[in-house]
Order: sequence, then C-alpha cells, then structure tokens
Amino acid sequence: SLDRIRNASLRDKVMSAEQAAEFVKNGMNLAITGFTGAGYPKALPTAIANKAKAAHERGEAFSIGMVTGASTAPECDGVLAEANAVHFRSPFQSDPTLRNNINAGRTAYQDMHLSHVEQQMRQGFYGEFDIAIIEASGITEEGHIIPAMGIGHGVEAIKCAKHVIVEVNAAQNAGLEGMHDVYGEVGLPPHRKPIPLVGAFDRIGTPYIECAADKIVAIVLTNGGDRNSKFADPDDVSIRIAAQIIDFLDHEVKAGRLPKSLLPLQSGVGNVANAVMAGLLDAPFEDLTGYTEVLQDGMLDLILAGKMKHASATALSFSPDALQRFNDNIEFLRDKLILRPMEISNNPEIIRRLGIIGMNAMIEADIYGNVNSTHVMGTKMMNGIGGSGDFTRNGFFSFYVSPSTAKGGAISSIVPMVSHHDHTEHDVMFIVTEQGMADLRGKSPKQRAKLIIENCSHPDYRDMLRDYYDRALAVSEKAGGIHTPHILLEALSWHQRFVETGDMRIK
Ligand code: 0RQ
Repeated sequence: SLDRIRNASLRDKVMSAEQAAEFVKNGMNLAITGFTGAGYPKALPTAIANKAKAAHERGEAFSIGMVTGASTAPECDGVLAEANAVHFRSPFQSDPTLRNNINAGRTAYQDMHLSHVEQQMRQGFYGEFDIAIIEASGITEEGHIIPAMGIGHGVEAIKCAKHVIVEVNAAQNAGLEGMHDVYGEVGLPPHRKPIPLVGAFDRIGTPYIECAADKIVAIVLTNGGDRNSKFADPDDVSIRIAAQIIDFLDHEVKAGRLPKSLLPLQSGVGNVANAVMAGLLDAPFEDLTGYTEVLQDGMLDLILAGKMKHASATALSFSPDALQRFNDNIEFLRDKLILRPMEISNNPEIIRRLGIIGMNAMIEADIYGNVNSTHVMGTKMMNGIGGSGDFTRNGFFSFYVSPSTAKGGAISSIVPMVSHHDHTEHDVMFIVTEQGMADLRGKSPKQRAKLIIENCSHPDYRDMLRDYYDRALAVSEKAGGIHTPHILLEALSWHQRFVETGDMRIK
C-alpha cells in the first residue's frame, strides 16, 4: 500500500507503529483525529499504550493529554484508557473504559461544544500540541493529506502541532479522494471574515489538507476498518418518536411554513436518530438535504433511495452493512456527500444561516424544557455534549428525543429539575418521547410545564409530576416568585431517591 503515498520523498518516512511511537514522550499533548468511530488512527494508540504499560511496570510515569474530534474506538481511546495512559481528554468520548477512568477521577475530561475545539486549539487554550496523529486514506504528489472517513479537527491538528505522524490506511476506499472540502480560514477575532458557505452543499475549500513535508516525522501504513457498530433495528419506541417528528414536519409543509424539501437536517447519534432517518424514507418529502456532523446509515440510505439530494458531515459512521453499500456505490455518492472540518460542520454562523432542523437524543429533560445530555444522576459522565449544543442553540428547529423512561421504568426521563444543565429552556424547542410531543416555542415556563407533563411523561410518573408542579406553584407563590415554580429542596429528590433505592418511584 506504499502506492497510497504518491509523494515519493515522503515514502522514506514510513516506519512501524512502534518506531513512530518513540516520538511520543511522557507528558506530551497530542491532537489525535477521530470522530464517532471514523478517521481515528488504528495502530499508534496500541503502540503508545504498550509503551505506557512498560513504563508503568518499571515504576515510571507515562501518560498523554489527548484532544480528538469526538469519540474514537476500542483500539484508540479503549487501549489508551486500559493502559491508564491518558491524564487529560477532550472534547467527546464514548468508550466504556475511558468513561470509567473519567468517572473514577483517573482522567481529567473537558466536555465541550465541538464547534469550539479548533478555535481553542488555535488560541492555545489547551497549551501547545507536541504531536498530531492523523488518519489518511492517502497522500498526494504534492504531499497533501487526503483524509479518510472523517476530518473532525484534523486541519487544525496539523496546523498547530509541532510534529505530525500520519497513518495511511489502505483499507479505506481510495474513492474517498475528492469528497472532502477543507476550509481552514476561520481564523481568530478580530480578523475573521464571513465563512462563504450559503448552501449546505457548497464547496469552499480544497479536497486535501495541506501539510509542510518537514512537519511529518513518521508515516505508518495500516489496513484496518473503522468502528462500524451495528444499529439495532428501530424498536416500537423509536418508531413512535420518529413518526411524531415526521408528522409535525409534514404539518409544517402543508401549512406552507416549510418547503417540501424541508431544511437541511442534522441528526445526532444513536438508534432513535437513525429511526427518524429511516422513517423519512417513506415520508412525503422530496429532495431532502443533510447538514450534520455524523452521517449514519439512515442518511446514507436516504441518498441511495433518491430521497435526499446530498449531505454534508464531518464524519461517516456506518454499520458494516452500510459501509458495504457506501463502498459499492462510491461513484454515485461522490457528488452527493461532502466531508468538512468540524469547525465548519458545527459552525454556529452556518447552522443559523442554513436554518438547520436539529434532532438530538437526551438523558433527561425537566418540566420547563431544560435538557441534560451528559450526566447520569447529576455526577456521572456519559459521553459529552458533542455537537448537540451547536445545533440546539443555532438551529431553526431543535428537537430533543428520548424514551420517556430508562432502566426498565425505574427512571423517568422527564423530571422536576434536570440534574445537570446542557441545553437551557431558552434553546430547546421540542421534546419528543414515545408518549407525545411538546412544542415549546413561544411558551412561558408554566405553559411549557403543562405540555411536557401531559404530552411527554410516562403514565407511571405523570401524577407525580402533576403533584410536584401543583405544590411547587403554591410554595413559590408564598415565596413571591411563580415565574418558574420549584420546591428547591425537593426538585432533585427524584434523583436522590434513585441513588438510594434504585427507583425514582415512591414505593
Ligand atoms: O444505557 O446502554 O447502559 O442501557 O443511557 O441511552 O436510550 O440508548 O439513547 O444511545 O441515543 O444515548 C444522550 C447518551 C443518549 C446520547 C445520549 C441510559 C440508557 C442507556 C443510552 P445502557 P439510549 P442513545 C451528535 C450529537 C450527547 C451528544 C450528542 C449522547 C444509555 O445521545 O451522548 O447529542 N448525547 N451529540 O439506559 C440514566 C436517564 C437515562 C439513562 C438514558 N435519564 N438516566 N440513564 N440512559 N436516559 C454526535 C456528536 O456530537 C459526536
């Protein structure tokens, strides 16, 4: 697979992952590509993890700081976490071992909006980056890097790191070349200009990432697939959630408030998000478009079915079957898919301009429409906010979806007060569970509470929520402030009860 490196002089830099890992020293700060199981390095993390394990056996310290695009995979985050080799991690993860290290206090984790990552790297908020590790599908004659299934923060990683290690992965389809649109001119204030993207499918950059040859210290050849997890077939709950969103959008089209092609769609990760996309296959819309961060099976199938004209993302995250469909149809897809840096896919300026319809999953919402996407019972990190905030704050519509209960009914996803705030009542426009939908636009907190309790909560919890709300109204009236009624000492008691008894319901 040396022929993937078309620049002959760079072939001299090819070495084993173990040799390349020698550049990585204890305490270094690394920018490593990877976005929701796509575009992460396949070989170096294991080589670094082995170095860490050997050092730890000798009684020496060894750990790295690590900033990625988003989540990676067992052979990246997983192996490094397992070797206890990560002292700092940002901005999004979903690996069980790493999550345990974060929740056990072994890894410091900064969870933040993905649209902020590159500007904060550029500005030096993370300190200096010693090394960038980039997955590529090839290198051009000029020595430019052709990314693989995701770009994420790769452009900025190369710009700001002192040295670059490239993993050239021959398992990635060579036909990816040309699908990327690399725009790296966002810059820093006060010298910023408008980003010249006015349509979801505009091309504004180059199909490769420029990298000075002398920055590249090592190239490692790999031949392995991405994470490619399988999706569950949409279950009854996901199908009911999806159907309500589609009905609502259809209603808006019929009322003349949305075009028949809707507005560009963003969809979060997970089974419900995928079910919404699957539901759109049979919906009465035409020429749909996507402007999202992760593009999963559902959007791919909309494109292959001719329902969606084109889509833009920062990463392609497919199940094994969908990857096969992608590879089989890459010529057809070439002018229908664009991969961009996440600073562009998640850019507030563009999301606002295009009027994105954002759909993301949540852990819980409260009766006023505040949403928690990240923390279980207020303290335990799940994955992170990812790009959900970028799309919620700036989208034209922002939907939050969840089953109305979790853990077999022991947890209500609708609670008196969220145990952690990620998206505030000021941003969230729709809450949808399998029970129903609450349209929160143009509503006061008390109007919202009625809608969320009556439409979205599970019947097992509805009377408890009504009771809380009625008493909160009385208590807050006495206290002289009923704009957002609460009984402060009771507002989080449902979570406390779950922590103590394993159930939010009163026995
Ligand atoms: O746990 O796997 O142990 O059973 O959370 O829940 O219902 O399968 O839903 O996979 O869509 O995940 C918010 C975590 C939802 C995800 C979250 C438990 C539940 C289960 C998963 P188990 P589901 P999903 C694009 C946008 C933030 C980032 C984001 C997420 C597990 O969507 O990380 O949106 N979002 N990015 O049992 C306790 C509750 C719970 C709960 C669910 N109320 N209390 N546990 N669970 N609700 C992507 C990027 O930005 C990169």
